Amino acid sequence: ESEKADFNLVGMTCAACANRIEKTLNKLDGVKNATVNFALETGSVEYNPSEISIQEMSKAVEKIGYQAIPKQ
Ligand code: 9UX
Repeated sequence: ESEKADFNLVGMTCAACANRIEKTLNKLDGVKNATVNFALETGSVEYNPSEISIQEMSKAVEKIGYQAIPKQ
């Protein structure tokens, strides 16, 4: 099972920020692949919904100092 979640990311001020968020998301159990676009201020996550929720992903991003707002 695999779903895709898209986020608007608030608070990135340099390209390394994008890498930090990407690494943080990719380390989470249930995340298969996360990519962050610094210029567009967006992130896209392929994940297993039986292992992780969108809210848990947002929380993990908030913990390192950014805001991840799920797109609808
Ligand atoms: Mo450089 Mo981006 O310290 O926070 S990683 S501005």
